[in-house]
Amino acid sequence: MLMHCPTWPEEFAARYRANGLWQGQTLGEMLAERAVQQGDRIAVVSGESRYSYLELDQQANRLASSFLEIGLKPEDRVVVQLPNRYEFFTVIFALFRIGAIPVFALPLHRQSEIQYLCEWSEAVAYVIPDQEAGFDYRVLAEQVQSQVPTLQHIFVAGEPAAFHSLQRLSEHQSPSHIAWPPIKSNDVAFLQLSGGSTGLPKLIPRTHDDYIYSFRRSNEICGLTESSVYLAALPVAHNFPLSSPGVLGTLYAGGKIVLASSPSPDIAFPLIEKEHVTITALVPPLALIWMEAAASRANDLSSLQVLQVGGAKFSEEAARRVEPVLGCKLQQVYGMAEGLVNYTRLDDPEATIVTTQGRPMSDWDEIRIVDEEDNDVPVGEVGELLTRGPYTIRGYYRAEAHNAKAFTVDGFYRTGDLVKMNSEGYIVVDGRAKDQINRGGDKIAAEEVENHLLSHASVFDAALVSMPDSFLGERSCAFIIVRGQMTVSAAELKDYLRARGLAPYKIPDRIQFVDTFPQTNVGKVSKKALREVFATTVTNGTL
Ligand code: OOB
Repeated sequence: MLMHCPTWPEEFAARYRANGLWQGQTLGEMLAERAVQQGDRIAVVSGESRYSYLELDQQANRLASSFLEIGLKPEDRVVVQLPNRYEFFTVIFALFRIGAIPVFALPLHRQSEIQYLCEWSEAVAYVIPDQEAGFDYRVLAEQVQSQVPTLQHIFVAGEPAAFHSLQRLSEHQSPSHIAWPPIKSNDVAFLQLSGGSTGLPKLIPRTHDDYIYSFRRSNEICGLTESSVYLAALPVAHNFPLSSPGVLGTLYAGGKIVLASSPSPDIAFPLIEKEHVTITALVPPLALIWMEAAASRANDLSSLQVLQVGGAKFSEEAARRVEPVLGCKLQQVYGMAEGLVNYTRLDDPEATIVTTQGRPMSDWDEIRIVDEEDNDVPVGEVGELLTRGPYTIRGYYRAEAHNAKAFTVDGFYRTGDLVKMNSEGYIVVDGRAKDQINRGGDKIAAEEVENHLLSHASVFDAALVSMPDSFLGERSCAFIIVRGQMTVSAAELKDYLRARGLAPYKIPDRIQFVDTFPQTNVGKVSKKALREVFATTVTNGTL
């Protein structure tokens, strides 16, 4: 078991096993089993190429052998930053097979995030595409490798330049069969990135047992079968398209994954028509774009049965339009990379589907809604959601001090979400207690951006808050107090953050210079008061 990963107490683990939730299978074994059952049926469609279950399994095996030959070992951490391309699957299953641990990064992450992930996980390898959306990841890899001494190998999907070519490694037939190292189903399978509310993002250790349970159960709720066709429109490494039920749920069901290089209707709609997509997942702003586009496109979307929307609050008004406009069922999904996922059920009454964010997927999910003193609030009242269960982590990787705050002593995860629950157990997300901005599903930890701003010579103090936005739900505004008589412009500060290698979505949408910050009774910056600056202003992103 990977060190520094808090895990479930044995009495809980025993119960989850005894009740058949954790079934003792690893992700690598799951694919091998499907390859036997599904054989030549298509597992993944990527661009013009189609790959069968057998091909995927065999290529993952060859890549796993190559990884071993190169020197990767069980528990080695490997930062994986791949967009929606086929290699994502060969890479992660090859790593699962040898017990190496993918650390999932998102395509928009830049030097600041990647360097931190590599350093914090002491990664020995980093997997990238050559170029994507006009960005050359090989340049980023060079920069990161020069800063991180543990990072020995760079693997590239596409044109490798001076690095290892993934394609060559997955074609390479190892001279002798290399035995896979033994891997246990309760081992950590990968590290997922938290949305975060602290200065540095936290890493989430998910085990084979807990993760497979989460997408197996999701499959039951979402009705996934081998005739399902899942369109991965969101970046696949994110927990929502990865496992709710996402691409892994689709493989579990023996269905077909269709990878979209972008979620835009120009790319996604023709794919839905051509591949007869039955289910897909979007964040709310994309759902708005799809509904807007549907009216003017001739594409046949009639195969689409379910549109899942989650990652941020979906307005009731927009939710009501999904079925009439797109001709499919809406499913609201409220989940988190730490574990708990709530779904509205496909046969729920419309009122439940459009006004709630669903209910926990499992009867084994334990939910508490509490006030600031951790007392349970009465049903229907708003409080912070705490949760514990068979696929919710008991602590972050290498984060002992933070874990003491983020989890209760009896192991409940403090989600930082303010919610209320109705009498039928459905949850409505009402707000947030954590210092985070949810920019259309992209999570921004205020403290992380503030720390970057504070490192600028002209910045005396900085506070990042959300402003309401009709399209993204929220955008970010940095309030800045300039040091002494110094001057700096908003454009200079944004350029400065970009130069520090911050992901584009974390660059503040607006920068507002002020002389002082409003304070709370105890003398802390009152973000509530700062947010109220915008409360009455209906912003549309042009502010
Ligand atoms: C998903 O995962 P993360 O880890 O990127 O973000 C989790 C946070 C939640 O704690 C909540 O603050 C927010 O995102 N959130 C929602 C929401 N779904 C997530 N807030 C309001 N309404 C929703 N429907 O975002 C994620 C993981 C798995 C499945 C779906 C989403």
